[in-house]
Amino acid sequence: MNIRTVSTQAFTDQKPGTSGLRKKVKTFQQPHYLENFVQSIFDSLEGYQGQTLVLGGDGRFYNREAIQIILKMAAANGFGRVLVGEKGILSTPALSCIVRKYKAFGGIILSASHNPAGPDEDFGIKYNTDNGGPAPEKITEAIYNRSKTIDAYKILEAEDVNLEKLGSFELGSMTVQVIDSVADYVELMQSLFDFGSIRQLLTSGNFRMCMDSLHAVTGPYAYALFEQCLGAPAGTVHNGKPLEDFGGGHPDPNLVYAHELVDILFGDNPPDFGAASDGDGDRNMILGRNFFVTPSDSLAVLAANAKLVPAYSSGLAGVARSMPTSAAVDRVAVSEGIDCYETPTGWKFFGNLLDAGKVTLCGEESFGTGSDHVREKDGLWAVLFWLNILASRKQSVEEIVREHWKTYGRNYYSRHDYEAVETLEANTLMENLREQLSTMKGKQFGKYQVEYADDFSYTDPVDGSISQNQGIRIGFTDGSRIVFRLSGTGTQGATLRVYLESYEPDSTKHHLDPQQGLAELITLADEIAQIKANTGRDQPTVIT
Ligand code: VG1
Ligand code: CO
Repeated sequence: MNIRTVSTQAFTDQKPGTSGLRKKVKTFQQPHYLENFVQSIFDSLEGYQGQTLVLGGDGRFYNREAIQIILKMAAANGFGRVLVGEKGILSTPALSCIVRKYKAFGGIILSASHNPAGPDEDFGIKYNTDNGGPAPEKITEAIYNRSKTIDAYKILEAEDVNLEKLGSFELGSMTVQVIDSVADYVELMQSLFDFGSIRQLLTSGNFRMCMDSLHAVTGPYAYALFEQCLGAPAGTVHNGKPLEDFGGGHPDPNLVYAHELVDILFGDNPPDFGAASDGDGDRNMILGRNFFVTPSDSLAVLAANAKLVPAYSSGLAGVARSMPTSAAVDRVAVSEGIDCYETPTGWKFFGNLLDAGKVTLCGEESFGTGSDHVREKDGLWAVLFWLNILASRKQSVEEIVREHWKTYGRNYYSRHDYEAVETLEANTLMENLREQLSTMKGKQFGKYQVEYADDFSYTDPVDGSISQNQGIRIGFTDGSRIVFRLSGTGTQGATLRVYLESYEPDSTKHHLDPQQGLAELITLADEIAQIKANTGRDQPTVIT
């Protein structure tokens, strides 16, 4: 078998965003596009000769082709072994688990997560380091810089590897091991949670749950966990067959895109518990009977109840949340006497805190929660965490959340997304906001007075690295705030995210719909950022 060195021309647009490089499938299908990026990853790493790489994706369109290319490139570049999920499938948290368990050098995940899939939709690729977590900015920057000057890549001339069955194959001088995508992950979950009492709950006959995998990667994991290990009745998992186009849906577990599940939980005779996860299995949405748990509240509830879970029974070292996530978890941290860190958006910023043992739980408002068991957010882990709490407290989801608000106060919270806005318009809006920052402090808008206004900058407490321009924050003296930032995961135009939050300590005022509770702030966000005037949009595309 020959190693070919193929000459190529650099692309200028291979800058990784919040979570890897995401583009339209058609962009990735251009000659050399994927290969250039993969070679840029390898060229930015040192010491991988003879080492192990883990490889897998969420099963979306182009997953299989990309895996074959990457296998041949890994062989040509000198990796010793690649562990690849059966049929090329691995959820993001499962890949993180496997990198850690088998002490791999790193991993490559093929996914565009919550973005739709299919020939005209999105594809993505992301590199994770040996801790199992997303590469830090230092590495993604190096990859991008390399991609701008790359002029050749190496690939083995070989037949495709059969990924349909488990086993070991030789590819040049490299070994390809096709592994069970599910087994290691299930074993890890069993080591964390009280499977005995969750099983009792699910088989008791007076508790019903519904898990919607949205035809994305978690189907096989959910069947194995809920229906096989935990004894839930067949049919508990909905849309559990992974499809290359996710059934034409948008694999984003929120009230808008997971509407089938929402209809069930808010319909006649609803089950007690509902959950959904995203394309690559790292997000989760939690629903009770006629009740939606915001991700920020979910993180706070998990933190407050962590001692009920065997893995966290001795307490948490600390917690972390991304900056736009509500401060609900901060209140739990204060009451538990533990540290709470505020990081920029994206899981890569939690890695150092987790590695250094400074935090045990972390989360984002975008339906992502996780812990130090892996280095990615983890959708099914969050579902199991909730089940463990429900099994132990024997209360409903709604009762648990309402009690939580009573104890800690309620952080009303909502995110308004304006998707596929013209890039120029979005940039102008952000620039105009930045220009206002220095004169904002002290300004009065109706009942709100500005306490601070800045563009969030983060200094990593472990390695001292600095990340600037992470979102514009306008905080008011009553603890409310509005945050504006542009998405780093979209593939079309720009997506403006507006995050709104207010704090209500008074439990007689905890019954409002968040859009009501936040109505004045919503109007104010438009007044300050001139959203309508800048984008021509009257309404957000998605409200979560
Ligand atoms: C979004 C979310 C962010 C999340 C990221 C990746 O990023 O806001 O919290 O970490 O997606 O999630 P952005 O830049 O579009 O706001 V996933 O499930 O795509 O891996
Ligand atoms: Co995801």
